Amino acid sequence: MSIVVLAGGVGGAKFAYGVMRALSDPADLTVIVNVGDDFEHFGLKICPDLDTVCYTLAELENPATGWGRRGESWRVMEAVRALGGPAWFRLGDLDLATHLERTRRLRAGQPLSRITADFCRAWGVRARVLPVSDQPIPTMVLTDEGELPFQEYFVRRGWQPRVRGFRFVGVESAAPAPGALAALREAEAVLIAPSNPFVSIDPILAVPGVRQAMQGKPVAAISPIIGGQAVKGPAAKMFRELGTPPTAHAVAVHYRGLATHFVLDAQDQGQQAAVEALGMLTLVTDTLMTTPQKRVTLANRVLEWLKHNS
Ligand code: FO1
Repeated sequence: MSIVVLAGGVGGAKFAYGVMRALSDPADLTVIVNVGDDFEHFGLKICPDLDTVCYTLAELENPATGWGRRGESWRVMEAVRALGGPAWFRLGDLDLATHLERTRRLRAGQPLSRITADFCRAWGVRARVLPVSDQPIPTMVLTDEGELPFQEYFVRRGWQPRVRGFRFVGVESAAPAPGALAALREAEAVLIAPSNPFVSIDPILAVPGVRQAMQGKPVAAISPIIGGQAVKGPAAKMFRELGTPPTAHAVAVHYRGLATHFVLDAQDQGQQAAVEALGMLTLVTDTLMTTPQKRVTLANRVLEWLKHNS
């Protein structure tokens, strides 16, 4: 069963891990990852969502934060701080190796997708992880204080400014990474991970050709909103600031015309009929991935359900 997962952020990485473990062959999974969060810092190319997905699939992720590496130390950051340098974006010593080597290879002219594939091989990841594009598509957050680059909004400002919208710079002319559209076209199903719809999934869907490649196949979205709250991050706050109460139903409305299937948490069972009224098939189950085993259980439920309902 070949499956594509669209993912960004910690929730996306956890779900992709569950799907990888639920499939009998991890090579049947392609994860297409958001690159809108990517930026340059200290002259290094940082790709937070790609790294979070790769580290998680490799079981190298920091369990306390969800991002960065397990067993991390912070000696370089401490030394930077002592020099009065910027320490707001915390780059761990082990994590820095990823940014150094990626930046060296990008400067030598290699595409991000190839570098990511090679890193995955080195880390023992057998699923395919693809940046949605080899070109930068930086997310700009439109706020009541003006436009902010994504990491300035997210980490430096702790997602406090009120959002009014988003812009993915250059996305109109971004080419999908080699193999991304073919993976979507050949997939038996596409799963939209419980990632932030506005800043993790929309930048993937905005790349020309991605939506079209998903047409006509089962597309199942898992709600990142449970009981009116985001499991992690600003998704609920963003819904409110954009004028919609944060509910699983609001997520389903966001994916109307694209998702054929929708997964709600048991806490949101009361919204099942309203989601079905949008023309989607629904599955109500426990979606909180509080342990690695729960990620696999959720993925198994979704895959089994799709097998019998698509
Ligand atoms: N998130 C934070 O809240 N604070 C950090 O200092 C931080 C550092 C960081 C370093 C590497 C990396 O891959 C991710 C990092 N993140 C940090 C997470 C990341 O910026 C966001 O979670 C994502 O961009 C949102 O999906």
